[in-house]
Amino acid sequence: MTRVLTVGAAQLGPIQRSDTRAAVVKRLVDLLEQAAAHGCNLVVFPELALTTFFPRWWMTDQDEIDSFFEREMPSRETAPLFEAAQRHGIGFYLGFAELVVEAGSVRRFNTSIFVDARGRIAGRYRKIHLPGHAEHEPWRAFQHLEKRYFEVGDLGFGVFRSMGANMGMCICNDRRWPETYRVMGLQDVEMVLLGYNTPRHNPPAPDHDRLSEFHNQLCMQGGAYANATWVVGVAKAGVEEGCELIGGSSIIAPSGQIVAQALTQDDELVVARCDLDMGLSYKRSTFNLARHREPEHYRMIVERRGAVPPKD
Ligand code: CDT
Repeated sequence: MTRVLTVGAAQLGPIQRSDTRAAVVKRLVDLLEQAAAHGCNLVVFPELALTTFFPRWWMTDQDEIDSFFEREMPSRETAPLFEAAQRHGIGFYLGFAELVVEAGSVRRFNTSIFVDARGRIAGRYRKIHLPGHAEHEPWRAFQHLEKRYFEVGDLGFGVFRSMGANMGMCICNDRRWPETYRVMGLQDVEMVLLGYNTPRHNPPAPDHDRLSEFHNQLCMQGGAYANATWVVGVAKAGVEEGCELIGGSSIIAPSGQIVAQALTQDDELVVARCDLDMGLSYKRSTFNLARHREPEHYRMIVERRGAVPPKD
């Protein structure tokens, strides 16, 4: 029997600062309704899908910062999305800024959840690779203050069983790191879901700007192939508060091939039938990890953080 999930990559166009949560959730529900009409079992939304990408601004008023965070999920404002998904029997991945009180301390994470087809939160991931900087850098055209507003995620790169698949999640910058996929590959992941907000302009390295889409595809296709897994990468795209975010939302097969890709920088659904067994031939041959990996020779990956050049 084939194991197929029909997946919708629900790219969002820009969310401006003045857009209300209710208006954004309505857009998410519209995309989910389209996905239902196309027979999708699963819909993937972007990183920080409920607000504008607020780390672009230096803010010191904690109440202002916290206005971008969710204290409960579902909340009154996000309930319509959960209800629509349950009505259609569709699972979804959603990225949002999470504020949680744990052991008496307020903690803030860049988080994604996986809600299964029965409406239960079956998986949670807190972003580990936080890009950017922690202090105000006024020379930049815009800030990237994820290191200020979020803690490093504390849940690891877990793989969980849901909707008949070995599911994994990561968020945006995580997709650029081979370790992200490999840790999940070592748990026999079959589908990696990820959302992103990627400004085209990278202030510390503007010469990379023209390669933004290429790097986006390169890392996701490489991660898919080397771990024989589906990768569903979904953008928030377009010009948000004057800052352009790339699109290119993609559904990538375990062969590394892009099966479906968004064409616009707006709200756009792309759909693909994903055979969860497609990775098997890779997992049994070239990427039979148990047979071919040599972890003794990879110790440096966990023992050393940054590159140290050889001595003369
Ligand atoms: N959201 C996010 O992680 N964006 C980063 C921008 C990198 S440049 C600071 C990304 O990797 O796409």
